[in-house]
Amino acid sequence: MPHVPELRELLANAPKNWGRWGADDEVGALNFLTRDEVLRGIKAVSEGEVLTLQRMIGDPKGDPVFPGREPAKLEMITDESSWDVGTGPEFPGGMHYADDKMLAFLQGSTQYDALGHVWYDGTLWNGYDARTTVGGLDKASVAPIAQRGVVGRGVLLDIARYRGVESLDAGETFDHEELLACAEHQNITLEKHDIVVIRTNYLQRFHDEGESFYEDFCEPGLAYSPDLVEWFHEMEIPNLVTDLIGNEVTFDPATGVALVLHNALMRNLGVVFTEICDLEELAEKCHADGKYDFLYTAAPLKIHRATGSPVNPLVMR
Ligand code: UVW
Repeated sequence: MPHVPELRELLANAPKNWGRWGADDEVGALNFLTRDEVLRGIKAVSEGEVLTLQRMIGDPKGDPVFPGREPAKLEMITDESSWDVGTGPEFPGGMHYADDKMLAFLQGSTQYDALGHVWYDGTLWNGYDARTTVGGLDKASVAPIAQRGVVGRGVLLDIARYRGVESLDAGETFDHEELLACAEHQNITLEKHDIVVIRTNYLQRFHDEGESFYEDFCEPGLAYSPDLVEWFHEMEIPNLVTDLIGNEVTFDPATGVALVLHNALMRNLGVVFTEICDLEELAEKCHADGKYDFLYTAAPLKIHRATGSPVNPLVMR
């Protein structure tokens, strides 16, 4: 059995942005999204077309979630049948209404991860002590990200199409060089501070394969290398958005370590992660007119001390 390194070993010399935006920072690389970046994003709008990137919660075909989590459960509390059985409240004027509630993993749908979502070595983003996560995130929860909102120039990189496949295979990896080659192929230049949006269409397999989708679970995606981390660092990428559950290859093929980029990018550099997006309509529109940049906007929910939040990102082209 080959030695699987600890993250502290693997990332011993990796770059960090801790302290770059002050000792109290909780939004990390989103600080790169200044007013100028908002205006740069707006310049990418030419058609006035609006698209949403959220996958339906409670999809009749099922909701893909990371192993160990469960899809959201919706429960109808009040509907017309409440008045059939005499439990529906009576209002002057005779109004009836419908009410429902949802029990959901905050990381179980299209979502923003809080910067305090993952850590190693007892320390999370910006050097905060891992004990600050106990009972709820006192530091780097999703609430400051929600309070700020995310707006900038987004660029779609359709890796599935670039590789000429309908969707990537389990465990298949790619790197920043391939992102750049894909961008060139799409005739677009990735710029500093772009929100990088990557399409793999892997979750199509969740619908095609049913329960066997989770056997030997290993999503495809970006794989760790020091050069890749340095590229994110130099490009000052604020937000990585994908159509995967975990945004990266689940187990690094070189070392066997799980979710290395969650740690190298999110914990160390403060790159914010958006996962489980539906990029199909966006991809179709981009291929149709050959324009792969857009104004990307997202507002996760303001949930006190939460590790993440469902979101419905809006894209304007
Ligand atoms: C884990 O970190 C396990 O999952 P994700 O970031 O994909 O929600």
